[in-house]
Amino acid sequence: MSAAADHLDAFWMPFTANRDFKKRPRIITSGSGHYYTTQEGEQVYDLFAGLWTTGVGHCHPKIVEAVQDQVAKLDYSMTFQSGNEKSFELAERVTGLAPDGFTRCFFTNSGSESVDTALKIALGYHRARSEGNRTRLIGRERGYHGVNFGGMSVGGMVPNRKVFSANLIPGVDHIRATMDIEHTAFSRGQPEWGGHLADDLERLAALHDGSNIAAVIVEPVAGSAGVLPPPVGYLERLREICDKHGILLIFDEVITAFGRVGAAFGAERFGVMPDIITTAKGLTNGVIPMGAVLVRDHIYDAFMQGPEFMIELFHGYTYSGHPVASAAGIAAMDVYEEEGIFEQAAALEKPFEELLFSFADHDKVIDVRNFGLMGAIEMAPREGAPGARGFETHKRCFWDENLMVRNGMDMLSFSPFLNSDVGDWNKAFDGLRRVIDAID
Ligand code: PXG
Ligand code: PLP
Repeated sequence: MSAAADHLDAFWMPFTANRDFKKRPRIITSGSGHYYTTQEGEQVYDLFAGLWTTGVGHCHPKIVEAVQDQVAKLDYSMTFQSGNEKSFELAERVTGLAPDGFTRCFFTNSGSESVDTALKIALGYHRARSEGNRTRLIGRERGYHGVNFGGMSVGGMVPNRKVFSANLIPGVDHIRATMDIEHTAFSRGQPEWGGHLADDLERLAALHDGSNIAAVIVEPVAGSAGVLPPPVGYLERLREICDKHGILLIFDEVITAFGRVGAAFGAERFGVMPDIITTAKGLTNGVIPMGAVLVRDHIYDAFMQGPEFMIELFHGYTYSGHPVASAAGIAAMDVYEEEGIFEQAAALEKPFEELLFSFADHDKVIDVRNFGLMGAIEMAPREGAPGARGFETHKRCFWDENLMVRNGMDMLSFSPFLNSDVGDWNKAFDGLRRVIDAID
């Protein structure tokens, strides 16, 4: 059955303009390497690597084979009080890749679940250490931490919170966003301006008393908000303030982990060690839904008290450590290692930056931002119709240029493949330029 317009009603699509989409659906029927094939038979070059997920390309044969083998061998078994081999193996691989001291890994099924898990671990940690008064959670304006109640509450995306405003979890505050276009526009990589914004955490520590704050959660590079790299010195300063007040620092690395910033983790790239790291997406190259929360020894150790027959953390998902997802994750780790994917990503940063900044003098462009293989081009909103220009760019890129480009309002985000071909990029960005030139 082709996805003809009259078969599309039943699926209420996520984060989608459903009525608009279903009038002229953009349906992908297969993917291979760096291209999708559409139901019209067109080859579409993917400049978003899935949804920041699929860094090594679509249907990588090694990952496909691992999934096929695993699903035929053990499709599912519970990980509550029993276990499967693959989940232990993947946990060892991921902690092996993580910065020193991150020795434990809790599995989830998505970034949103990783975030809510991390927040619960932070609260449980303090309570286990008889500091149960530390309940306050701090997020950041413009942060994205998924859509579950915890992550939405510490998140700072206004449209995602607006409808649920009265039901956000209590005891949450936000530090200021790190970007101010007046000071930071057209910064290449980390902006020089803005390191001082980390001191906003001191303000909240003074207001609530630092001893009541459990954790601060930030993305090392904010992704969904349109790629906001941390200002120089910002993350270091956050770490210092957290240490001073005994606050846990959580890095939400759902996007930045597994090569996106030219290293295994953002923590490694920036040289700043959080206490907890959340991941998803690249954990399996997006092939099977899965997330992981990595914690340092002191976090795990704090829970390991009391009688040994007792469950130490009353938390978990039916599919935590799913064997097929774990097999996909192990294969993804193999590919990252065997193909030198993180090194490839690091080597591609400069050519990517040059291509993005070739749009800096375009009259519709008000900012360009980048870090690692994360990039954004922000266009001026059209008079009276904010978001329209960005959405039209997305659609025209797809239909006229066979290009998958993501927009959030009038910001275009780019998450190219970690093993991209620069020749493909040149063609893709030429296509993008034609679109931006032509739209109103
Ligand atoms: N944290 C971060 C930092 C994320 O980027 C999540 C949590 C939630 O993950 P799940 O798997 O529950 O979606 C994300 C997800 C975009 C976009 O357009 C980015 C995400 C999700 C949807 C859209 O940039 N990131
Ligand atoms: N709702 C009900 C009725 C359930 O039984 C369960 C799990 O057993 C859940 C929700 C949670 O599902 P999951 O573990 O897949 O997150």
